Amino acid sequence: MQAASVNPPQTAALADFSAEISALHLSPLWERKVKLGPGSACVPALWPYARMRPLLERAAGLISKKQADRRVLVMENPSLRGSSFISNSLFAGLQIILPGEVAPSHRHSPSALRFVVEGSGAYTAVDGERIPMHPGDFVVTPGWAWHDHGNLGDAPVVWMDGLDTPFASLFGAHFRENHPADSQPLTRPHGSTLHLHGANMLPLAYAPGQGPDAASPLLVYPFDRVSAVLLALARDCPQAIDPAQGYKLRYANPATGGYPFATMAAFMQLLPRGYHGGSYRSTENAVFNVAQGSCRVRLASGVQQLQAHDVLVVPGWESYSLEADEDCLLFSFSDRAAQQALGFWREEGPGGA
Ligand code: 1HN
Repeated sequence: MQAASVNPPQTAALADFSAEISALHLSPLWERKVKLGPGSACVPALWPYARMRPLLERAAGLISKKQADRRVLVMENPSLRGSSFISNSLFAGLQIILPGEVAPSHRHSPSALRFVVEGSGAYTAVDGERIPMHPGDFVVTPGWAWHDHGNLGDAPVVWMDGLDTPFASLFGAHFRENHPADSQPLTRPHGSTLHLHGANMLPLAYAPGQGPDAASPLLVYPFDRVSAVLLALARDCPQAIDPAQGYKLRYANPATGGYPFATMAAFMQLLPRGYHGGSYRSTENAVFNVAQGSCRVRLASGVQQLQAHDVLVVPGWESYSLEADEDCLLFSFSDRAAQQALGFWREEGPGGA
């Protein structure tokens, strides 16, 4: 009796109170309706390359690189239509550049990565150096670095762009400017990023910076090296296999051992033929792109079959498991770098926590 009358609910008075404070842009926390818990409204979604490739070709016939600035088909999460985001924290698009075209030089505060899907002969110029792009290469464009692209070959080149633009939107800190020249002046010799930073050695004077300068000084991680290492690992070090992720390595900033960007992590994993991974989830929002081979991803919503270059987004805290009937090299990028730096990242699964 006593306990029940200590704090009797005053339903009508509370409703009046809520209505009254609403005019002052206040709301009672005890009436909060948004879900609190891991995961987001984003859903897993697949973009098959076989569907995308002809559309890229059509886009190339409809709009020039110059008119478009960047000829990109943006992959939008079905739950985020109109946002241009593939998850709450990431942007992903497919970009096509035809022989002879140039994508004019600009820079912006968001960081960008490229994962090359098809074609050779294109380059991305970053901070005064032209980085040649080959299928499977992972290319780093630090925030606020001048960058332009060109295709010097004789066939179209396609790559996936990954950016942290949602972070810039979250903070209201999106800055952007065009370079006065379409192609920025080349100030560093061809190959210098690989020569100086690509052999587990560093120039004597190099010290990692802050902000955009915290990005990896190694601007390209060539596919031939990455795939050779993963295949050798599977051949010679079978104990390195992870029960949920196969043989999985992360791209490291060679100067710090950290991720290539303050916000984004990137990975390549080998799922050996016959692999059946255990069920796994983590808070990271991840975008996968099949570099070679094919695989299956089991999700609560069903099984997705992935062929070469298909793109799959797996939002945070979605359980999934990976299977492969043939050797499959699977690239991915995610917001794990930001989540770990800020203390949010968690995982659950046979290989993790
Ligand atoms: C950008 O600068 C590129 O430079 C690609 O190729 C995609 C998406 C949003 C904002 C800037 C590029 C982009 C982008």
